[in-house]
Amino acid sequence: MTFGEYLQRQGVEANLRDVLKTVAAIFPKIAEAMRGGLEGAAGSKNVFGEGQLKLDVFSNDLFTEALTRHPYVAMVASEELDESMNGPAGDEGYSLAYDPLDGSSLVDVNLAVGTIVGVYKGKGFVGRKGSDQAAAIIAVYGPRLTFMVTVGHGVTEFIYDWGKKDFVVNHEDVKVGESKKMFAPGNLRACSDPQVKWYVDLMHFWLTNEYTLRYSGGMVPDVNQILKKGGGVFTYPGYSEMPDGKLRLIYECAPMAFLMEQAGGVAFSAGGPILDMTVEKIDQRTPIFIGSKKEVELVQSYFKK
Ligand code: P6P
Repeated sequence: MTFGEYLQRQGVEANLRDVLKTVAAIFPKIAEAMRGGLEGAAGSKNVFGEGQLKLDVFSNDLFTEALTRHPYVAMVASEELDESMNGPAGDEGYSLAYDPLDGSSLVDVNLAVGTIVGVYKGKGFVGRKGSDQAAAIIAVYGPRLTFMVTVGHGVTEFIYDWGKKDFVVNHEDVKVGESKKMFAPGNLRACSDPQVKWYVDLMHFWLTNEYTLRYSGGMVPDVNQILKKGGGVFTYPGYSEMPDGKLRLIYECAPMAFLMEQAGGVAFSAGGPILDMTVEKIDQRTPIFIGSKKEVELVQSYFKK
């Protein structure tokens, strides 16, 4: 089954099908650019002050060019753009928030990276919640080119067939169990912050209770691993220097949370479910604890001590 056939079977309306197929068609172009060796700094910075790589700019340009001209796109917001941009559509269209190439610095050391996309019906992001998303997709550029997608009826993984030059279903009904002893601990520098001592205690629990460490520094492959392996937990807390952590709500955490909840997992911030958080500004950051229900509850039990 192709992606288009899947979307049709899922009852996705024609305009959204068209938008999602446009997004998926970009993934192999990014994969080819990576294999082609497009590397090095672009000499620019994004709105977060992070140096942009040529691949960051190239990937972002692909999305922006394809989507800001798309008849059913009302607005786009990219982690690599200073401001959101309008598309041709009005409220009858869709707004897309994306991180075109999350963890791009990992490409130069030949580790997997990814794209994250959250799709909202209507125009705009501020005032919305992650639970308003109509779709979420994460593409993983690793030994294989795959993506996980949800349109609100569970999660399905697709894999790119380079011969057919098309995506086909690889894993239907992706599910995350209630618990699994696998942890992906981000922001370990927080362990040296006296205000975040709970993180050291949690780390000690994991390390003395036979948990398996799986952390690559790329949120997309790390969370994709939890989805594919059926469980585990990814954490990225805040600390004194960055109380809200590093990861962005609309570009990274909300799409990931939608996918994880649709697969039977959970995603929390410090104050509650990620999907219940109201977007106050498009560059809003949030701590995130995402994965198996009982594993996230364990994190919360330490966080709340
Ligand atoms: P740290 C990559 O830059 C990223 O945005 C996520 O993909 C990843 O989980 C996180 O930052 C890694 O952050 O602090 O471990 O380098």
